[in-house]
Amino acid sequence: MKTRFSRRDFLKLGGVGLVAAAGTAAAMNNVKPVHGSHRLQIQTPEGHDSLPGAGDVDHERNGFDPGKVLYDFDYGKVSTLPNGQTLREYEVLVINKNIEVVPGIEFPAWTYNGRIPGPTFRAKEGDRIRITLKNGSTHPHSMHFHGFHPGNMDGVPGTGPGGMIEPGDEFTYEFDAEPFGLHLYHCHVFPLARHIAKGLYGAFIVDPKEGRPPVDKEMVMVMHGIDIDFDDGNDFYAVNGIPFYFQNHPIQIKVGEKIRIYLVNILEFDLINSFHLHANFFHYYPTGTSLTPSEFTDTIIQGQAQRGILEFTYKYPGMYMFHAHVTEFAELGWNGMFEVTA
Ligand SMILES: [Cu+2]
Repeated sequence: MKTRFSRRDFLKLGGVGLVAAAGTAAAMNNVKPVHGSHRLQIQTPEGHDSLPGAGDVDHERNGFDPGKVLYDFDYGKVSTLPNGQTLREYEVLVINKNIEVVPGIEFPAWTYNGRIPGPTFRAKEGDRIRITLKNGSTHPHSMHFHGFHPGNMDGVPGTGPGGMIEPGDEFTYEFDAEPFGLHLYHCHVFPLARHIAKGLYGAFIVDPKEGRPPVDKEMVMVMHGIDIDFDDGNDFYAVNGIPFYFQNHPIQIKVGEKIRIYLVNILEFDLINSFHLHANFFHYYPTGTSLTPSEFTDTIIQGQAQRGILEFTYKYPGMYMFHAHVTEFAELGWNGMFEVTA
């Protein structure tokens, strides 16, 4: 008998029910509950149907922490080529990895370097990028970058050896970083939705030659979903890997600080994602390809692979939410707080 376990089932379950549900999912999909209990703190206004969200997962065991991913820009191993061009070299390993996404529930992910999202590669416009991808997993994978590059560096099956790298094999992608802007990369092996939904994606920032105006804090946020039971629907939504993380760990900023967020949407299965900032407005630079903002707003929508840069400053101290303005996504994990202090 086939058992279905939907995100609505998660919503209906509270307390120990969630762990029991994890057991059901585990039976179906090798999703293992790793903790015996957890607390719930979110209640609907009616006071029923409590939701998961409180308590923390084991970030150490996961091997990454979304709060560190937020500030983790990878400039690579830097050297200068004979023609004077800056070379940035990276090594990326694809591995299968179980990640505890909410307390007691593990997601059997496919990862670049053991984390979701993969590394945030950062270069200047015109730099040479050299990325060696080693496949230490059990399925063929690739890295498909958004940006300019030759067809045989596109990481899509049928474009050459970099299009599909078999387990145990490796391939080196090499291209110039252009155009400047905020881009992304992801696996492009088919079935594509599954390879993306399992966790193979990350941000790719190309700074303009002259740089962007300085700010006090820069952050990267990759928005995505987690399909625990592989039914092509998301059970959780997150920024930087772990649902509810920035609700449980508010991002610390100061009144008057200039904040810049590199925001990428790689959400699979749902058509749109969004970002809403409370009690404030931000300047928005779609795809980061212009130094002039296109909009001054408090909410933007992104389809899959859309991305943009947000800049803002808080005037008053306090706790301020940021979240998907699709309420269901927020309730299932895409929800965070800025803690602004004087
Ligand atoms: Cu893949």
